Amino acid sequence: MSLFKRIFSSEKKETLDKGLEKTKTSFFSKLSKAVAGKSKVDNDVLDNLEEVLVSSDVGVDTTLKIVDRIEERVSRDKYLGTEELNKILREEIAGLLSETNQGEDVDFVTPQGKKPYVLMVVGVNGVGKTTTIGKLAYQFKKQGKKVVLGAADTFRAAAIDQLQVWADRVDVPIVKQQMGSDPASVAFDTLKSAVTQDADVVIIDTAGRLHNKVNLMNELSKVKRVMQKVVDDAPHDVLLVLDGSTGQNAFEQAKQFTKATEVNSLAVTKLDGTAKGGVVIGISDQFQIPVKYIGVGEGIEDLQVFNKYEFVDSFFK
Ligand SMILES: Nc1nc2c(ncn2[C@@H]2O[C@H](COP(=O)(O)OP(=O)(O)OP(=O)(O)O)[C@@H](O)[C@H]2O)c(=O)[nH]1
Ligand SMILES: [Mg+2]
Repeated sequence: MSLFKRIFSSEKKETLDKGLEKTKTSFFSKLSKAVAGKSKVDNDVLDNLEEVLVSSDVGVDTTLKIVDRIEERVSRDKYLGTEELNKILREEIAGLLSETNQGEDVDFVTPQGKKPYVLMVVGVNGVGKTTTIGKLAYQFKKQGKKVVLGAADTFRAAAIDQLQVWADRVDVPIVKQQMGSDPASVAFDTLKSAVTQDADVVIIDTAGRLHNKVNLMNELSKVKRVMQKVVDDAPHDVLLVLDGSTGQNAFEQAKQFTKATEVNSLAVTKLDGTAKGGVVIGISDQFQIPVKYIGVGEGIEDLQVFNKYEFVDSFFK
């Protein structure tokens, strides 16, 4: 525990604890039902545990891995009391996640030597892309970085206005055109402007889209191609935003989207309003693409760098 205390700010931890409250309450009430009247972890308890994990949106594959690990301990220890189950679960989930080479960052960072660092944000409708962009701009600006936003969601006038509101709130410049204009052209202008201003970070908002809408997916490729006329290795990161409150749907979106585009990082939002926060455990176990950020509220400070140790610590606190 002292390790966690040393690394993580208590403020961040409190926000995370609060953000995960619904998930925890639901999980532990199910868990206590799963072991009711049992003093020992036996096959019945393991079956129930499997159900608890699956119904907490951890996902079937990751659930099976966790239950296997616990089964192994049961066969080793002969007698495992149910009062220890909590602690053991915590250890096994932490152990499982520690095998994945991700979720280790503790602070918002941009890659070295990329100026401007270009981040493109994608995902389906309403998952929290624009909000996440506003929160990220705030964090980077706080570090003294010069941030420029690009309103390449030209689908609705409200989308441009919404990004403008965030730009005003964070006090960073925004590049925009009229509704209906070509997103690639907005992205191009944004990068040009960023280079001229000697900006450090560019974040490009895009319209919500489904992975199976071919023309919209092609639009993303075009946006990328056109950006490369200004910054030849842009975008440096493509962040897929997933709405954690949709549980298994978020999982499915991650699967489909990562097949269709070159997404290289994930953000899972709205963990505060849901009991489905277990999905983060499943997603970080199942995907090669790292969960970089988690959204734990609507406020400007409510985006965190995902750290698996901290997450498990908050979950089992
Ligand atoms: N509670 C909570 N709400 C969030 C979080 N992130 C985003 N939201 C809310 O989710 C709603 C949709 O967010 P947007 O940022 O507009 O989502 P979007 O993906 O840009 O949506 P489109 O542009 O329409 O595709 C807004 O009401 C946000 O305030 C979060 O972490 N927690
Ligand atoms: Mg948006």
